[in-house]
Amino acid sequence: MSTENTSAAPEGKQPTTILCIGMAGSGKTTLMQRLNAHLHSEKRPPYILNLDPAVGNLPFTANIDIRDTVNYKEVMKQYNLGPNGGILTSLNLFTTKFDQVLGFVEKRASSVDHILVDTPGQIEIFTWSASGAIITDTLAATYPTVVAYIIDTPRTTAPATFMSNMLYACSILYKTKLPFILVFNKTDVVSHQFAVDWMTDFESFQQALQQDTTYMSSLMNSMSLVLDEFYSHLKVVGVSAVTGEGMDEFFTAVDEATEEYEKEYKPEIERLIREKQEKEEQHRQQQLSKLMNDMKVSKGSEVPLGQQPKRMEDETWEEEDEEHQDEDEDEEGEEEEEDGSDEEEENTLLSASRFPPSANQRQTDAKFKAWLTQANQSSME
Ligand SMILES: Nc1nc2c(ncn2[C@@H]2O[C@H](COP(=O)(O)OP(=O)(O)OP(=O)(O)O)[C@@H](O)[C@H]2O)c(=O)[nH]1
Ligand SMILES: [Mg+2]
Repeated sequence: MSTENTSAAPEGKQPTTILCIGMAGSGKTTLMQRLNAHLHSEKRPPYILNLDPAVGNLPFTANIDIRDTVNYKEVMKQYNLGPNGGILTSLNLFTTKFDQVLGFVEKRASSVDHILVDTPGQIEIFTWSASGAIITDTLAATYPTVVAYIIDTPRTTAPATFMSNMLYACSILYKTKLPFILVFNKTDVVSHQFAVDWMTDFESFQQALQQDTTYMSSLMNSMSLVLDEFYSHLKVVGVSAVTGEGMDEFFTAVDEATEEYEKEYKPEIERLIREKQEKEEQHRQQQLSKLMNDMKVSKGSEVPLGQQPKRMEDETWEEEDEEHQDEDEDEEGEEEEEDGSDEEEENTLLSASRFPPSANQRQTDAKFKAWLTQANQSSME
């Protein structure tokens, strides 16, 4: 895949990418539809990407739909896979074309404020797969990107379930390292106030935990201490994808998260990209000097196996130099132009000869040669 698009963000106005991630059935797709409708009503239509190959019906029209590129059921059949393997393989196949996808997004980037991304219901397929990471990192390196972690509020009222969901959110935050919004969905059924209380008041969560008498409660007690630190990095909103409640709060949180991205995440992402480029350049230079060394050993000709290259003998270096000196002296009377070109060739070889093999290397080579001779002899016997 080309990395052209990943390192250079397009100039001018930058839309914010909202990655909708959440457990199966938490309401990601319904919320995408609600966000789409809300933005249309404000005459700010978003650009939409659907990355869920297994979705039956989309309640909105996606600008780019993974289902147009890969047929998930066909992938399952052809590769003999189960549903999860089918989704993962479809996502992998789609990711190989993601630079083209980014090209399409880029064409519309200056005319939209938001890029909405719906992800597969099997959350781990997106969050813990290589292709999910490539898509997330590529988007985050190109546009301000925030994670909207959707939670099914009515199904999170038990302290243990709440805690598991928060731990999962925590792991995604540390994996993506992107600004994070906890979106408590389905507030038309249950208000998310209990969750806000638990997150802001440590004592109230402890009280809720005390009512839980299972063997898990002591573990949960310790885990809740860890999560207390995690909560401080989060924005929390309650929404209903069905009634449209909480849309303004959601977009306020998105704006704040975008600012956070610009201030904290973008410099870090740019530093990582720079570091990667420096490492690649270093590696290239190492390969180049290795090549120069090899050229010195063979002097541009093939070195037959088993025959010790001339320079492996200690004295070779001095002898060679002396030889060259003699040659130079012999040629002194010749035309100046010719001398100039000889000098250039000589300098190239000299720069390569600054890296003679170490004493250790020569010892290893000598051992290898002895072993090779012995092996040749025994095969002839
Ligand atoms: N009452 C209520 N139901 C909702 C809300 N949002 C989604 N649902 C319902 O929750 C169910 C799952 O919604 P989806 O939008 O398909 O959830 P999803 O996260 O995209 O599901 P997967 O893609 O399968 O993981 C559907 O029956 C929705 O109607 C909401 O805000 N309130
Ligand atoms: Mg969905």
